[in-house]
Amino acid sequence: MSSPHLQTYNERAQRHANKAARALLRVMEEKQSNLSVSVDVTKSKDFFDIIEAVGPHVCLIKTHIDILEDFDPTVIDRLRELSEKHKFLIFEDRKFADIVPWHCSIQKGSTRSQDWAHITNAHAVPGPSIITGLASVGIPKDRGLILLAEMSSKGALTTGSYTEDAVRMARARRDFVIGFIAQHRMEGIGASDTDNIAGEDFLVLAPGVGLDATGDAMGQQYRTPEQVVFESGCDVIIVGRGIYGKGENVDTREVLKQAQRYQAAGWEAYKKRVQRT
Ligand code: S5P
Repeated sequence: MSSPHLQTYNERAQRHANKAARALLRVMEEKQSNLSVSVDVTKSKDFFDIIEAVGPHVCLIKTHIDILEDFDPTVIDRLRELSEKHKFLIFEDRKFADIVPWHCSIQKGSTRSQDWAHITNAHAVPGPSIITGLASVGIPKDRGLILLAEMSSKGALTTGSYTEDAVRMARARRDFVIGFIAQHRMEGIGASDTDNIAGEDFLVLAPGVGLDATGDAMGQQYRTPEQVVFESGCDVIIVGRGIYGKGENVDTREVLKQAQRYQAAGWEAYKKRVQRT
């Protein structure tokens, strides 16, 4: 079987072991979108203005729900309604990183993200027990976990043997770990001769994507959708400020225009990738 990145999202949806991954892959194919918008704004009005504008064009909305200054539980209700209305999944970028397993599974605060986010993520730094802890609350709800294997910021320590260990941890829990925040494909990385890696399919969600900038003043590094999806074989492009700028008093027409631009660029890079076989 060819490497996952040479198969269509639909083909992969039919085989994936995890329900959230299957749903995401199906939505990507259906909406012709591998775009995830990262809605990193502090006011719920801006948050929802952006989501209403980009909703029809994304496969996944990525949230940092704790940065909303005016958060209240109705935010979650509305987010879920929009997820159904526009058919996108929700990814709470919670970056769990604490010790195990009980601490992780109760570290949910007032928002209880396992109740509404189809996908969340964790750092590999605590070791495999972080997966065990999150799986104990995530598996019963058909959730999927993303491990941070390679970060996009300048000087990130997520390289070499750290990345390999993160992939090994994921390999041992393919029922729950559906992929990585990374910059390249990860299948087979860190595998020994005795590991069964046949059929391994990790979704690679890549932040650090921009069409107009190569970085910001805080160490973020941007690559284009063509570099990320076609050259590096990543599956989902995560875009934040490239779509809504500062994210204050957003101009929804401009947000829509940028979302369409990134959607088209990401999809074109994917089509080029799967057609080269
Ligand atoms: O390595 C990473 C991992 C993540 S999840 N680099 C990242 O930039 N992110 C997140 O992606 C980051 O927290 C932010 O929410 C988003 C990128 O936003 P942008 O405005 O730079 O596109």
